[in-house]
Amino acid sequence: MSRLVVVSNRVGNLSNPAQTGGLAVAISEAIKGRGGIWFGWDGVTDDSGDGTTTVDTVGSVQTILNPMQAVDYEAFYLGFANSVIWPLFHYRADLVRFQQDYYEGYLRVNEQFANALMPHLKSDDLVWIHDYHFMSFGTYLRNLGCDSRIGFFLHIPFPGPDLLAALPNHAGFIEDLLQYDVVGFQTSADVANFKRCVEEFTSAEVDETGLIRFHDRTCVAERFPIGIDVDSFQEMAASKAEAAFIDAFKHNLVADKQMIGVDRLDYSKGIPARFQAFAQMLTRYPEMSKKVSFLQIAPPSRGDIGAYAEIREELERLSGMINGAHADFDWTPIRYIHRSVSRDRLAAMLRASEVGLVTPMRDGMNLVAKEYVAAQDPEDPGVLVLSRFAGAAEEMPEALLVNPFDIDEMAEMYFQALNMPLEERKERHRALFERIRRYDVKAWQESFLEALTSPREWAEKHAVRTADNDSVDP
Ligand code: GDG
Repeated sequence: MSRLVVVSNRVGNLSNPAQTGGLAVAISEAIKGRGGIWFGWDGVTDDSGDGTTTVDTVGSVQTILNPMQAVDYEAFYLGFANSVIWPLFHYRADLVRFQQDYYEGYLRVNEQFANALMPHLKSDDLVWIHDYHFMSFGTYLRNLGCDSRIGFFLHIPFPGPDLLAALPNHAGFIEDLLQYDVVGFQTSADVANFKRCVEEFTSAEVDETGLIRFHDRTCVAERFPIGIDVDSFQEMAASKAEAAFIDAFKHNLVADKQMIGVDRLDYSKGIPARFQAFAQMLTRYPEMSKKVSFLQIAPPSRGDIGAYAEIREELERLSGMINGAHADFDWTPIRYIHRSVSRDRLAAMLRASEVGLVTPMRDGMNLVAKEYVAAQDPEDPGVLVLSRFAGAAEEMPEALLVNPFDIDEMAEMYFQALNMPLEERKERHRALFERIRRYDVKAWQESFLEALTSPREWAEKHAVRTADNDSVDP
């Protein structure tokens, strides 16, 4: 079996159960099973060092950490990655802050990191590069003569040509992505958008099996929806120690039902609209007063970027306003926690909540939607309210799907979710649970690596399978 080399901006902490962020959580779970190398930034800026990498071993995984200078962190990470690509790919062109030095920083870091990885590579390695920070990484590896199989997976949505055109040198980025043997996306809409961009912005040709031919390379672009480790999450959610904590916690609540939201504090996650819909429901159905409380956990994220500081202020203002208008001496409608909680407590909290609110304005997948379903008691499951604009909606049609831009509709759906009869809840949960279990994080990793091991054969086989099957299954 070829060695796996994973590249991502941040290398996750393999022994920290509290780490947040979908990518770190998913890759940790995938790489722990198979072993290999995990290469990326060490998370600190260092202008004094000599730029050498730090190699460490955790179980069967070797981590290789590369330092980054402060100027690169500003231009590459805060700048191009998170103030240009992230907002644009989440359909927030209004938040894009392009500067030429951001773009140069992005390419510089992609090149430096590729240079630092190259000496560690063997030609039969499977190299798997993750996410929007490193779209150009493959081009630099190829320039250095790397002939290994290199795959790329995008965790966030991929926009169509109209929107991508706002990205300076957008054609160059598409050409960079065509340097990979396999380019994976979360949804079929993302794959379709990518292929439209390939057609519009490059001279590449797409053949009948979906293979994209560009100069002397061929690339497979496909959907590989990411999953979670369902069994271990379910086990965590039902742990006795946490259940005792949750019992005590629920005992102190006036309300008999709880709605929950869990998100990195990010404007893409739709938290303000979620709060507003909750207030709307309380106004429209006064009988729900004291019957339900809403717990929002939103650990800090990218606080150095203006748009993130603004969303934080907006949520503090909104939660204060809603509680001011609706609270009573013995009841607080919204509890908003701007801190990270441990993963096992999070799982237990999801289980103890009658409704899970996952309502992003736009999201690559959204693992919390799957975690909420995994955490439920199958005999008395809660209801998932899920945005149509989360990638997860493609695979989870049995959730209550909502349009997060329509606050009235969301308020109605909350009410419906809180009052759904047991039989209907069980039926929806069963269908959702079976699917997330079948396409879990292991299946995601295995199908991507199978495609990367022999892309052409995989594309031919997959083309036949897709033609016979129009279900929501990948
Ligand atoms: C990106 C894409 C895609 C959250 N708060 C706490 C906590 N979390 C964990 C959740 C979940 C993860 O962080 C968040 O994952 P998401 O998928 O919801 O979102 P992003 O971070 O934006 O991830 C996303 C993902 O990559 C994977 O491809 O699904 O679309 O944007 O696991 O549970 N974990 C702990 N404490 C918290 O307070 N321990």
